[in-house]
Amino acid sequence: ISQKSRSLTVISAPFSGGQGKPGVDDGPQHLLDMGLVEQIGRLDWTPKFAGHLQFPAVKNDTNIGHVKNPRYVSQSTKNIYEAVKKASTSSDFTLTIGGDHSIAIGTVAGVQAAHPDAIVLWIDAHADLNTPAASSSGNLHGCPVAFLLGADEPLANAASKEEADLFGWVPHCLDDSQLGYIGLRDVDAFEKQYIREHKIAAFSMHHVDKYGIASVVEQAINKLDPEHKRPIHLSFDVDAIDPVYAPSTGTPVRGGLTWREACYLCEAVAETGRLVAMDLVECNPHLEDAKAARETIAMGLSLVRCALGETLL
Ligand code: 6HN
Ligand code: MN
Ligand code: MN
Ligand code: MN
Repeated sequence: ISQKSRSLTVISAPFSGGQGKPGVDDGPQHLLDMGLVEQIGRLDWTPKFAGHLQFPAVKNDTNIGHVKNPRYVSQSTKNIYEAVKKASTSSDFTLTIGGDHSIAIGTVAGVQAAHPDAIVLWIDAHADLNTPAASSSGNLHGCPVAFLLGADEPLANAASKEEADLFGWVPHCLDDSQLGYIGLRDVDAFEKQYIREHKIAAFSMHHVDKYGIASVVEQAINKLDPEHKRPIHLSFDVDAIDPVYAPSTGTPVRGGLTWREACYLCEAVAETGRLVAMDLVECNPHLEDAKAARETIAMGLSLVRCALGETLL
């Protein structure tokens, strides 16, 4: 029996300020050009494209300490937060396409505003859990989780209290027990220590090899939600996938998920019937060549379709 068609809002967040490589802001347009909305419409969903969010440039956005584009990232992710909060409150599903992973400061906070009990599955080669102080790159796409958990501190070396508190608006909406990682293989020392000390559910590629992807997804969901009743937000960084299948991304790491493992993960989450939001981030069609870009975008489209139930019989 097919479910009645559910409403889905697609939000485009063409934002690249969380890292240094131009082009990731073009990911959304490429996903749309290759048929994202039409493909969703063929499934049991009624998609509505909410348009491209605008991110007005910030003048004199100098580094604060070593943190790059701090005002631009703060302001832009706040816009994303407002848009995602609105969409998650009014539609059954919110799909946000990025953009770099700093956009998840806004998407997770926005989804949590509508679904405070939602668990977050963070699919990534990286943990994105650095505080600005702990980050060695100063790229804020490596920090969203720290803001959401409330691990961050006021920015060091800021010129004023106002500047130190640039990210003070981000709600500390995530509890340690609400977050699960799958696909990790490039985790910084600070992040490892945080994961251990806070007992965050974290499944690296080692666990995927050891137990298989099916067991890993099951273990992650069982740990975060043993009663299987909470909504799920899937935040999917394409660099979780092996660069063989998703080469056009800013921080590729070898030894990632295969095409099928990545799709399986999305299918298993779809099977729960509790997925309420997904982010697809870090597709950068300007990296590698045109063929690599097409393959990466095709991979992203597959993930979305699988997460929306395409392959369920
Ligand atoms: N991403 N841990 C590194 C850093 O710069 O903090 C890499 C972060 C990558 C972020 O892929 O979304
Ligand atoms: Mn990421
Ligand atoms: Mn990553
Ligand atoms: Mn904070």
